[in-house]
Amino acid sequence: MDRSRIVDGVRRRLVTATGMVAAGAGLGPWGRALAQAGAVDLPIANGHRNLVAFPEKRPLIVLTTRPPQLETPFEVFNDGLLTPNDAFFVRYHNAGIPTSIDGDRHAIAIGGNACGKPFTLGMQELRTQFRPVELVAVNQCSGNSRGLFQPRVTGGQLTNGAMGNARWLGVPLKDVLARAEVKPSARQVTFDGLDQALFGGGDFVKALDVRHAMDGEVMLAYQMNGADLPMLNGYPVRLVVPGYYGTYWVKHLSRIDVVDATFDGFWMNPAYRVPDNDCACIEPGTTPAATRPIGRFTVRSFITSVADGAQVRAGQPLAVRGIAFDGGQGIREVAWSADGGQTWRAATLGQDLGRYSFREFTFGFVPPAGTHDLRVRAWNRSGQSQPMEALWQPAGYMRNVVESVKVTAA
Ligand SMILES: Nc1nc2c(c(=O)[nH]1)N[C@H]1C(S)=C(S)[C@@H](COP(=O)(O)O)O[C@H]1N2
Ligand SMILES: [Mo]
Repeated sequence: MDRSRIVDGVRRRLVTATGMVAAGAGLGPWGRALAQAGAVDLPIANGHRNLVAFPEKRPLIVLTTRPPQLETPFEVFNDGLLTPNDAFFVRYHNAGIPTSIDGDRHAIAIGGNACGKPFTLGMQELRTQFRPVELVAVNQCSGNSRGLFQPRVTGGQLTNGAMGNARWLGVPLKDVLARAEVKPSARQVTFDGLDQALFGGGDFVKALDVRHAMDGEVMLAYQMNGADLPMLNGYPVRLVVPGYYGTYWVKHLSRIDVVDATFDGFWMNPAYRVPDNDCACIEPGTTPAATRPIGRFTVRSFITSVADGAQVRAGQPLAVRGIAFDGGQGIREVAWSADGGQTWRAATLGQDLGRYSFREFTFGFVPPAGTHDLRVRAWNRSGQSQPMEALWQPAGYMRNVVESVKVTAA
């Protein structure tokens, strides 16, 4: 039995692959994990990265070790519609991440100046005193695919693996806030986790408008794909904000405040904002006139069964599979092209796990000898789609250009 499973529901520690509590000599636990795991060099679309197994994780693409930022190798998305917990990407902003949490003693403090009845919600109460709900939803980092922008932008040079799809189990935030006696003056609800800023930058705190927080879909999740959350994905409880970028999905949730003003902390302003226009984009080199907090996902689709540059058999049927998703309308249609987007045909949609989930699509064709430029393009139920040319913005958020996968048939 996996050691981490033994401590499920009681105490979860970040242990290294060898079962030792990581105690970094100078390098910190992450440097130690890196050294012990024996980093593997991996060439990817925009350079080379190390592949390292962090606690409870299979080898993932390392962007930074402290705090850990780990990207899912893209092949994982071809294995099924749900992303396994041990392959799920990891993103933190501050180095002071929790490494040992007593999951039974953990509690969330609920208060704020627009909360009529502050209280402390223990994990046991959360699990037993509310009706649990389940939802399949994609979590995607705002900067997913950022490393593919031209001109380049600063920040983690991610390729397409800062996303994952999981079945979340938890309690609607609305039901918890019902006990807090939210005052009519309430404007926003703020969320804080156990991690801390050690070297400046500010504690990671996020906010949602009170109407959004009370929509019945935003969830306090304590399970992911039928198991406790991995430590690095927010054990023992995190916020799930369906259809919204991962920045709002606060991990190790420990404080919720209902407040009577728009919260203006660093991670809401100036961080995680997009140009306030229809495309959330600007011309490189210009400055947006105004910005707004980042919101829902744009529509995306990816071929997962064949990689860019692959060799296939000429004259033999080629079965292609992929995934599409959007900010919560649900995917209505996926079209595919084998000639770089000149002609398009409809792909077949697969199993529907709900409007916040990855949606599978498939198509097939018989490639003649030569190189073929495969593209897929999805539409959601309100007719939104993907641009043929990337929409640029300084932070490299919300990338959703139609991808090109070139295969050579011989
Ligand atoms: N406590 C805490 N929660 C957090 C963050 C963080 O730095 N601290 N980062 C957010 C961001 S930007 C993303 S993309 C998601 C990533 O979720 P994951 O690490 O489970 O994949 O966590 C969010 N929740
Ligand atoms: Mo993110």
